Amino acid sequence: MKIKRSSFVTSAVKIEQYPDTELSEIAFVGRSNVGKSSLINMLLNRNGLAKTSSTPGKTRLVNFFDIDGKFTLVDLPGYGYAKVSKSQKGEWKTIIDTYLSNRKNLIEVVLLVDSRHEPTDDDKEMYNWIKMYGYNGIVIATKADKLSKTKLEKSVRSISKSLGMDSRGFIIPVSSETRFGKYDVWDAFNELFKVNNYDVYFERQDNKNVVENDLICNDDVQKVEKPLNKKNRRRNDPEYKQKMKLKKQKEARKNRKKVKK
Ligand SMILES: Nc1nc2c(ncn2[C@@H]2O[C@H](COP(=O)(O)OP(=O)(O)OP(=O)(O)O)[C@@H](O)[C@H]2O)c(=O)[nH]1
Ligand SMILES: [Mg+2]
Repeated sequence: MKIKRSSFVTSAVKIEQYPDTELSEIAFVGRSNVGKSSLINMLLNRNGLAKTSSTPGKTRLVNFFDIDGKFTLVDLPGYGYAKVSKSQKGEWKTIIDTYLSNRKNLIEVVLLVDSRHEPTDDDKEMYNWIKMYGYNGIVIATKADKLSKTKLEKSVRSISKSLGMDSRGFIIPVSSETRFGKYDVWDAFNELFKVNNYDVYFERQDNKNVVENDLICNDDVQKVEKPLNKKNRRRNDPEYKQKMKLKKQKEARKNRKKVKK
């Protein structure tokens, strides 16, 4: 399957706000700022489909993304963000817990941990919860671009040990910046679809479309939207356009005056 369309469905807090669908869901959980929303965008080759921010706490609701009407990716709020009030923390925890423990469509939970750090107590608690509820759990180590290959391997081993993963468990290192690990995540999803007798398969693009050791992919799934550079951003800004128009008019007036003289 080549993904032709991925789209935002809805944001929800309460059960009755979840989309009324039979489609299977894969949910992304992890600490605030670990890179959940960025990973969803990277997997779908979409910039800005899931909102991201360098400030922790960007995703505050349960966000549903439809993939070609075949399955759904779910972006959850992050946990463990120290700088929010106790009541806010409780609220987010309730939102996450409510989704995870009630959603029948949920077929797998993807736990994201930062490749540079040891898992926090919250991460460990979440991993245990995933296992307790009978999911295998797909563990992903994010921001792999921030570590050298050797450090990354060492860190991944250490994270696996801290989480108490068994010999069958493995961690997928990824980088949403370089797109490293993208196909490994899709491979894990393909396996999941197979196990669940789900008639979906994400095709790996052939090698001629894959540049730099699989790090950057130029597949024809969806064109990567290039972020606008400063010049183009300004060109698209109506306020800036108006300012430039006024500037040009002023210059033209000046030139006319000069000619008259
Ligand atoms: N270098 C690097 N930065 C990343 C990567 N993934 C995410 N980031 C950055 O980390 C910050 C947080 O990313 P988000 O995707 O918004 O994180 P989140 O887990 O969705 O955060 P919440 O919505 O607060 O739970 C942003 O500034 C991203 O640009 C990555 O692979 N490499
Ligand atoms: Mg987010």
